[in-house]
Amino acid sequence: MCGIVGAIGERNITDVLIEGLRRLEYRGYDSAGLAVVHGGAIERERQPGKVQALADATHASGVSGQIGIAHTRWATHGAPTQDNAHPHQSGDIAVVHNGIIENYEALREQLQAEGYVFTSQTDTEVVPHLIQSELKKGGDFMAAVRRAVAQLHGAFALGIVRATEPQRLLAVRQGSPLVVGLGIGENFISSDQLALLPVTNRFIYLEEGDFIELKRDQVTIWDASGAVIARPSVELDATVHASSKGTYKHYMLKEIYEQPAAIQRTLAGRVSNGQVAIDAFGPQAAELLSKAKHVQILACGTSYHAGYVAKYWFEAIAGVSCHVEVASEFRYRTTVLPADTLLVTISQSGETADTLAALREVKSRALGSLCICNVPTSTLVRESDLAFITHAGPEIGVASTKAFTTQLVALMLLVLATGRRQGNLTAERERDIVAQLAGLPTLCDEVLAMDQAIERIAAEFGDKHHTLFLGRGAQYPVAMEGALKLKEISYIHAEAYPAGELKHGPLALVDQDMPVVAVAPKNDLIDKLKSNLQEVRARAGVLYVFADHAADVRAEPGIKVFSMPSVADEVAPILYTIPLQLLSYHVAVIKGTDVDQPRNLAKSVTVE
Ligand code: HGA
Repeated sequence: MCGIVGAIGERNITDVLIEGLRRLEYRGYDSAGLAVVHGGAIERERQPGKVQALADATHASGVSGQIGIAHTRWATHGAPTQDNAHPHQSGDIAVVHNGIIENYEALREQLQAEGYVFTSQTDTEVVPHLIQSELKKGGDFMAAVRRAVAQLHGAFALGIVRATEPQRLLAVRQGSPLVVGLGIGENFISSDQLALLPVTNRFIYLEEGDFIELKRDQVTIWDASGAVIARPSVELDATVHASSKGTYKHYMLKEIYEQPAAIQRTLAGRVSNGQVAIDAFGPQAAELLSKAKHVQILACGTSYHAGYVAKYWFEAIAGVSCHVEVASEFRYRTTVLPADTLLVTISQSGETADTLAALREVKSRALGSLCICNVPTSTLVRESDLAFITHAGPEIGVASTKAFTTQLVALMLLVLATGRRQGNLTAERERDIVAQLAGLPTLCDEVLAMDQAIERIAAEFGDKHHTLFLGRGAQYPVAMEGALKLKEISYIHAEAYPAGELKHGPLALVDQDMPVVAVAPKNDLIDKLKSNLQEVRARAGVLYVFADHAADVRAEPGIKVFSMPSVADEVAPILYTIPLQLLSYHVAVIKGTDVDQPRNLAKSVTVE
């Protein structure tokens, strides 16, 4: 989603701004822009499309300054045009914004009545005009910003500069992510610390409601009550966060191949002697996991699919009832939470707007909240009672891969810990599943060795418009994740069904133009699934089946079988995800899509 970068220093900061935007490109965007203060005036450059277009335009025009704000925009209000690109300006004020101003229509009418002229369709443009309007009523720049922000409804982060005050950059965090980067004689803001790693590794993580004033050599923060507050700074090991594609053609492929190592990192220090270390979830975990009578999982997108797999595990392995729901639905409906519910949220970035809002909405009614997250400094981690960091490493490809499989590993550890604390899991079974988890990296390598075979059949999907994914039991959410991956990066419509539902509708769609992909490990449901596959074959559907030897699915005309390594049923969903990732990747490459930054999508979904 939108990325904000701001900088104030003694040097020309346009290169810092543009490099920062490049590092935010992975989040997904459709236009980019920057504004600097130069010679007492705002100089602005905005371009639809890629950051490179902005870089070219900036270098051509020679825009330069020692203070400035920059933005990659993922449009919510108004098309991705130059006029709608940020920064937006009102006289000597320029603003970049991440989020949505929900009452922008009323504010726009009010400001138009005051004589302000709007040049975009965005919700954002009300902000600079409102600040300008407040400045006219008196008081200083920060006072005007405060009064303006008090009138805004919604979730947002703002970066603001004023041509007549080139010694300070103001910022606000109210519902959307924003961090401060501390330099020597220069300071920065950004939506994501990754953007600032070339210039600093010292950060201040802001809280909701914070107002910030950045000067070259001073940072002042006011909390939501208006009091000046000293927030701690954190020094990061920059090498941990460095990320490049290396020899891989795309980040997504690199991240698929990183899964064996990522899973090892998720497990490291969290299991010993065949047992899960319960305090890996936090000091109060043992007590919470014993008391929980129900688990409610809330997440979005790929993380929701991880939660869906965990629902099967919680009930089958830990003996605890579990519901899973997409956060954007849960947060807005009237919900009844059973007594002693443990709330589990899942988010790669820890900044997913709907998941955060759902947590805030329900937290006070739950026994406790636990998040599974890849970013230790994220808002979700800070606002949850307990946190488990997956240590997947930075994930740059918009389509999540290693973040998903490591979430599954983390969730299985949570299920085992819960099962033990509830007295529903024997030591033998726990030891057995821990050993299966430890064996996963090697099995993942075996699946990655299937890459070329999968690449060879990807061409058969290139001209198709629809694909069906089938699975049963805990493999159904794996099928859902496979369908989501294909949609996201190849733009082929894909749907997942629990195979038993086939005859209740989707079978009507099956013909030779709709490939059907099935995940079919040997388990209690394999014979049922095989009957479902025959139903497809009888309608001339072409099947692509991922199955292990014991499943005994025979290849024949119209049925292609990919031989998976044998794996214990409990952890099979983790392994069977990987060939589906590879399939989507190769189909997308054949179709020539922008694999790492698919159209219309964003990595860290910071707006609802
Ligand atoms: N609503 C603003 C900003 C959108 C945003 O934050 N996307 O992530 C706009 O549409 O310009």
